[in-house]
Amino acid sequence: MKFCYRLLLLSLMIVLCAPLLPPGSVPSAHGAVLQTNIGDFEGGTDGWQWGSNVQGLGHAESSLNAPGKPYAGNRMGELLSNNVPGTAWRSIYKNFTGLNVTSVPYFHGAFNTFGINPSHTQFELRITFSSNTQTLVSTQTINADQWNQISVDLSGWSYRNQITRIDVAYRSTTYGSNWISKHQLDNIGFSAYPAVYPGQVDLASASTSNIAFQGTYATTTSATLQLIELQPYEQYNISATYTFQATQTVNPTSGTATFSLSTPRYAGARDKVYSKFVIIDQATKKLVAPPTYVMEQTNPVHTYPFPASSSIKGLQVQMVDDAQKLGISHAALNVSLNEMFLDGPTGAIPFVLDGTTYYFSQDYIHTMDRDIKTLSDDDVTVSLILIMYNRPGTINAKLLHPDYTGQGIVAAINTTNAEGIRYWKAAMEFIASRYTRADEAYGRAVNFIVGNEVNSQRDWYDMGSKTLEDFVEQYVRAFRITETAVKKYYANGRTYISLDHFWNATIGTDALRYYKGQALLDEFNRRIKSEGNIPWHIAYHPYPENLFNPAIWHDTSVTNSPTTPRINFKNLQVLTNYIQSPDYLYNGMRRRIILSEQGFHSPSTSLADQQKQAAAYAYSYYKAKFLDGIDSFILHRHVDHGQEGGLNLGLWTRDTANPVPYAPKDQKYIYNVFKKIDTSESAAVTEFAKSIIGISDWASVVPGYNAAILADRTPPAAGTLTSVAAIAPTANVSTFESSTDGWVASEYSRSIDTVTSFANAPQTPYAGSKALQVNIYNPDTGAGEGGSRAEKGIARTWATPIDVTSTPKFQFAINSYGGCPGATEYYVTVRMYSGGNIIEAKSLMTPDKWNLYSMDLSSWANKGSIDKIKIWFSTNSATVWDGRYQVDQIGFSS
Ligand SMILES: [Ca+2]
Ligand SMILES: [Ca+2]
Repeated sequence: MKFCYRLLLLSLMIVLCAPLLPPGSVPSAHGAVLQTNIGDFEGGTDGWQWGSNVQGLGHAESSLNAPGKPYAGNRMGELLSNNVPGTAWRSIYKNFTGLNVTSVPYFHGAFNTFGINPSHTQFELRITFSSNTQTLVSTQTINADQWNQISVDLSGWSYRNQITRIDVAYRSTTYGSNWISKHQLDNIGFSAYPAVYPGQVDLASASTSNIAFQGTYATTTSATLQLIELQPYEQYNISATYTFQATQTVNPTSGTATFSLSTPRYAGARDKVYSKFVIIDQATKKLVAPPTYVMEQTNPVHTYPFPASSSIKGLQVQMVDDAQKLGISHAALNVSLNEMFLDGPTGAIPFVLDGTTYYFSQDYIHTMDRDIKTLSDDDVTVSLILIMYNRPGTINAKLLHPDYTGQGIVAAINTTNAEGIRYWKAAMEFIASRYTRADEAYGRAVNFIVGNEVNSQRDWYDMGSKTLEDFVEQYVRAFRITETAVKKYYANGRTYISLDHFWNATIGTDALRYYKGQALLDEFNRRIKSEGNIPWHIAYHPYPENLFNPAIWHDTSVTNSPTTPRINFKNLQVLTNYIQSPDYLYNGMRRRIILSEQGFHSPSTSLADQQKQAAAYAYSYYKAKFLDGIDSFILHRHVDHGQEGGLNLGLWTRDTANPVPYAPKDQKYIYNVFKKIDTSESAAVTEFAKSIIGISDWASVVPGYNAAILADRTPPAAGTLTSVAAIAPTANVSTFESSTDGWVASEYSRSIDTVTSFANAPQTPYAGSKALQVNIYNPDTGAGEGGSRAEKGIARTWATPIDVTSTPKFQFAINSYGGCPGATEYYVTVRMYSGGNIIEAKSLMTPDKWNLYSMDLSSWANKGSIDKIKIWFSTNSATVWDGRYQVDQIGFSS
């Protein structure tokens, strides 16, 4: 749903025991992912033919009987019987020229039948497998008017290597009168995996040296269990020969044996923590439990607490300097996997995984470093959106899903083979290791979002046509690798599935390309619990029902019911309530929810339209703030984008005269609302919205609204930069005579250096023989930054805060080139930090001369503990300018 043009700046269940069911009902085992498909009925009747008592077979989009729709995809098989007694079998069949299911011995299918009346509710399904003259027959009870998941285990049938025909037949067991009936079937085929298992893995835990598995196995006799390692894309093959990772003989007590198997974590340089493991009974070669992945890692590299946030306010950041002015607590940045990799070492950051060296683009990674570090150093919680675009690049051949159709803006990750898996692992480990470091050398990211709006996969995680189960199984492979990489390095990192606002509806009609959010989340949860539960979380996108109409309060397709077609801010409690169900908890804890992308359209630049956008933001912010369970509300987007389908979602308008389609022009009405909504001015800046929404009190539309707790953030204190005739700093002085004295380039400064002279007057340092010069020319990215309006900063930090109580006057000299095209004003800004407390002062300055400033901090309560200082330079021109500025003799004076 989002229009995501990459910005340069952003940058199960396998039922283990039969549930209790009312009499006459059958367990509804879950649909299997079929390795051999013999009937999906999407393109026709797939070679199935009329058998006895049948007068028609088609592939139908809908049925008269419930549930009225295919089990999977867009079509199902439907047969029409002759007018014969209900107790007569009506059958269809399919011929094969020696179908070999030796490696996939479990037959699965979904079956449905017309009901008759309350007196005749007993129905049977009979499946006959033939291998020439040999047959195997399975007759099972089914319920009418619902999909019945039926499975047959052929692993003990020695003719399964040459099946010549399969018959499927239906009947009523009680209705002897003539009956013209209809029966449906879908998703018919064979899998390597059964519907139910005799045991389960309770824990798969990785230490630094071992991976250990504990669980139970229902058996009446002693059994020898064997542990097998598979890659995520591999299926267990009951007929293959494996090397065992571990073996254990177990003896049951009261019909249940407990097992405890362990294998070394590393095979040479290769870390097996990402692998899929199966445990089999040596005697039968059958699986004891569903395949499992590692569920926990006991020795992550870092264990520091998850960072606290001042407020839920967040932004998909385009301009990192403006983000600081807006006082955000959360940011989401796109990471384009297609841009990360290089083929060789030139211009690359090498990274070794499993003994192989991978090469990541210095240019791309350094831009990520700058954006992430600038934000996280400012106490912003950073979320990374991990996506793959189909752009030129050799990595595409490896990481782009082989079934990607080209229709999607974002492609699915290839987890179907060794190449895709190892490159995805390398990227995830590189990202996790780099951005979760305790020293924050490259900045800190703690949230990792896998893909984008995966329920609308045609557009946002294009994997081609897939049943829901197949899609989820493949997505989960990618998801687990991310989660495993994150947890390898940081115990408290969080990994998220990305969903749009469609909950019980879809944006498109193709059921193999678009899934309902609720159905997808249910299947995602089921699959992950089946294969080893892990603490996944949700990144939700609760856009208005009509992206072009910000008046959410009028939306009608959002209801206070789990069956709601959509979820957005008007009914966000549906989502937080839904995941409180016991089935969704992880170790008793609720999954976290972040709102990582949503925005509100301003139809025009008129004040009324801008205020409607701002009112939608205020309404939504308060809804999210006062609903328990929402960690962040990250607005999309920072600046209107000219290629976003006509949507104007920004805090800023765009400069339509600039060829860069997201060059910022003017702040919109929402800008100030956004800036102050988490401060003591919150209620004042949103007062205008009440009449637009038609309320007199926020509490009438926001349950739990409490104006007394809106001030989550204290904005920077206002300081004063005084122009003075002379400066004489004596403490913490930076002279730049022998080094850059700990100062670094920040925000949109390109580089810094110490110089003895420079092109602009007066051409010489203010004091001594050297000054610090800042190169502010960013020809490639400058338009999106705001040209010369962007802050070009320098920063210095102290690991041990400095106390300037006795020297409270911050002083420095600054000079710049003049002649910035279009500029009539030049500015200098100082931001001084004490943890989360900031004092800020801004002044006009004059180019081509040393400007001397003094900032008196004596009345600032935090002067005893300063840990960072930033000096920013900008002009009032949007032109990208090849300029420089200089600073000298920075320090504190009494
Ligand atoms: Ca189908
Ligand atoms: Ca100097």
